[in-house]
Amino acid sequence: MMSFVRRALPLAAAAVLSLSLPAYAADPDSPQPQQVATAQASAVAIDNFAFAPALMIVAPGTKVTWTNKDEEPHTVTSADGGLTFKSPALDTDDKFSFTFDKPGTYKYFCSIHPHMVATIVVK
Ligand SMILES: [Cu+2]
Repeated sequence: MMSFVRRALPLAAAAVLSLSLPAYAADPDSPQPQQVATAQASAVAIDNFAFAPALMIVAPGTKVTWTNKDEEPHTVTSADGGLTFKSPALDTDDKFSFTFDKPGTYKYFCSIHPHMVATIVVK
């Protein structure tokens, strides 16, 4: 029981932090606006506990592929609780793809590390 509490507390603190601060401002390493990718870039790297690019704009019908470059497992989970897309836990060099057919703003996160958030805009 005590070991569970000790393990859960840092996660809870991280969750509170991510709720109380704008995600992009909280991390000085977050990509700046000029690094926003355009339609040709349909690949997202998961590296150093972050999605890169954190904001990507693609045309409808674009297939986006995520690759986990970390030694830690990560997931790609849509912010609607995984209803739109949801990867299994990706190990190192594992890939997950989703084709964005409908215009819209798709926020997603890593369900293992919920402070890892990013957005795909389809237009
Ligand atoms: Cu993760």
